[in-house]
Amino acid sequence: MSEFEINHSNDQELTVLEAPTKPKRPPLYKVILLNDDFTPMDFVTDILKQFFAMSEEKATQIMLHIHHRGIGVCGVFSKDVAESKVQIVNDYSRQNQHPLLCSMEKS
Ligand code: TYC
Repeated sequence: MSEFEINHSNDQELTVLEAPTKPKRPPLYKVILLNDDFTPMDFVTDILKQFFAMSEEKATQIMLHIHHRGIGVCGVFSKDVAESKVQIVNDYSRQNQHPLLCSMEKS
């Protein structure tokens, strides 16, 4: 529903009333990486540094988490930014002939 409603009940006056519900915050999305048996560890660490602004230490920690647990979160973003990150990471992985999968899910 929109933030405001127009009151048409009186012909003489037009009043703008606040809608009963609060405006909702736009949803956030987790960008996730999946483990596989083929993508080199260094390649994943480089992606986390390059596209998610992580330090070497943080990127290594997240990469190892994904390697052991199968899935991990790279960051949380607005829908547009998350979609763009997924596209860039998957394109970059394919350009380098790696099967690494990047995806997103509602936070
Ligand atoms: N499992 C991979 C290997 O042993 C490393 C890897 C980590 C791959 C994280 C993908 O999202 C990933 N080379």
